[in-house]
Amino acid sequence: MHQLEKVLLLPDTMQTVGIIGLGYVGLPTAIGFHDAGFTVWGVDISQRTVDMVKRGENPTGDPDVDDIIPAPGAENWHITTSTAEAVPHCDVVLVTVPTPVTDDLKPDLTYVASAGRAVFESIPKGSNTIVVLESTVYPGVTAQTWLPIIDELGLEIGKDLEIAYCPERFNPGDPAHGVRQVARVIGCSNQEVGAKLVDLYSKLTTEDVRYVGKLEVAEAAKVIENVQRDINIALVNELARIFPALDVDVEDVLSAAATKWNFHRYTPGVGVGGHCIPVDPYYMIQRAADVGVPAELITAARAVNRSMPNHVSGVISDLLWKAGVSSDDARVLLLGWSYKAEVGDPRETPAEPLAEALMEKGIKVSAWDPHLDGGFSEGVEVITDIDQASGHDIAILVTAHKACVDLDWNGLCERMRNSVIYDGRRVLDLEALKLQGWTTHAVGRPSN
Ligand code: SAJ
Repeated sequence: MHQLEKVLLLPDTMQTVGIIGLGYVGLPTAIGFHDAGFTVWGVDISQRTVDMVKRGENPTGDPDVDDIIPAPGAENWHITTSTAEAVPHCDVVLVTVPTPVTDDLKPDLTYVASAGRAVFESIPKGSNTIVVLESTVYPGVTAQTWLPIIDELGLEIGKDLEIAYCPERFNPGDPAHGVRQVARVIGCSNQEVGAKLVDLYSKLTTEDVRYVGKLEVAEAAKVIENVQRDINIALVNELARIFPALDVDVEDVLSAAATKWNFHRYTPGVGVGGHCIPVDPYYMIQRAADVGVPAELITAARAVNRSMPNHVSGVISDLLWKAGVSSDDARVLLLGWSYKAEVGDPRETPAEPLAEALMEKGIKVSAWDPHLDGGFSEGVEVITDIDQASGHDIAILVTAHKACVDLDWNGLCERMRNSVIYDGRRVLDLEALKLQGWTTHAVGRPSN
């Protein structure tokens, strides 16, 4: 690791930070730098987002930024839809735009390219503005995507601008791992610029900030952090399919294995959602394919995790058959729809393929998620008040929201047509539910 003997102090002029993209990463980052005493220019293409932030309202749906958006008219806090207006004021510009995957699971870098172009077109000649990409990409993307645009615009690295990469490590819905509490790594071909950025980010987060060398090192670190997580989750999901066939509960096995000092425990579930874990591995797969090296394990792990909703749908069909309920008469209640507990975000949620697999069998699907007021699949009956839910045959815990785990199980049991519960996240006290009259099942648990 590159330990820098001296960290160059930011010259006084390095006091204005631009943030392009005010989403779940950009907005907390903008607020964090503003709180740290910087002048901040926040840019978003959405007029709705800009208007809400200007009013001090939180457009991201993440409760952790609710109470700390600077009030309207706050000093050194400028919010606009215009990159051209913001960039000339900035010493450093951070690009925090989405990097989704396309329908055929290829990395979609259009936002990185368009945001970069808008920034480069607005940089004053000779200003040596530092432009940092934070979005999750695969090794080589920052240079591959941005350098051709920089060349096309006739800009000169080291004179008009510098480019760097500092991956965001923001954990939605987890105040213990916000932008102020996570370690950061910085990749840049210019070590002196790397040092300046170490000093800059050290004013944002209380955790370790270090220069790790060239761009590609920092790009790769971020991707493999999430690839490793996807593979670990895939392992327990595969075990959750094996052990019930051996009449063994996978959670008993994982609890036993977790007594070993270096066993890292993960939890099997109905699937892996979100904008990070199910997405980032495709970046690594693509990059490996670009250089002709197979990414067999990464690809296999994605296949296992993507198969879980269909696997659970098959188990549910069997349980309905055992309960004597025909698919075309069955009604299933999904408890939770969001991809993750305590977060209102349906992106890549396994609830979607699960609901669609059940509906393909003719099963009627209802869903209740107190953190979401939209984003449900077509054809799903959205329940807004769980106390009104009645007549269902099976309830499936899809998202371990506290509101789902702590709901009135007695009341729901009485209103069910068949009181069967399937714990898709292994967080319920199934013995207690059994005493209340529920027939209990769970992912990774023998169904007899
Ligand atoms: N999941 C499992 N089993 C597990 C852990 C997660 O099935 O043992 C599922 C979740 O239900 C969810 C999906 O995987 O559907 C992703 O869950 P996550 O806890 O990884 O949450 P994310 O997607 O918000 O991941 C973020 C990532 N943060 C960044 O990319 C900056 C990830 O790197 C973090 O490790 C993760 O938060 C975290 O630690 O919570």
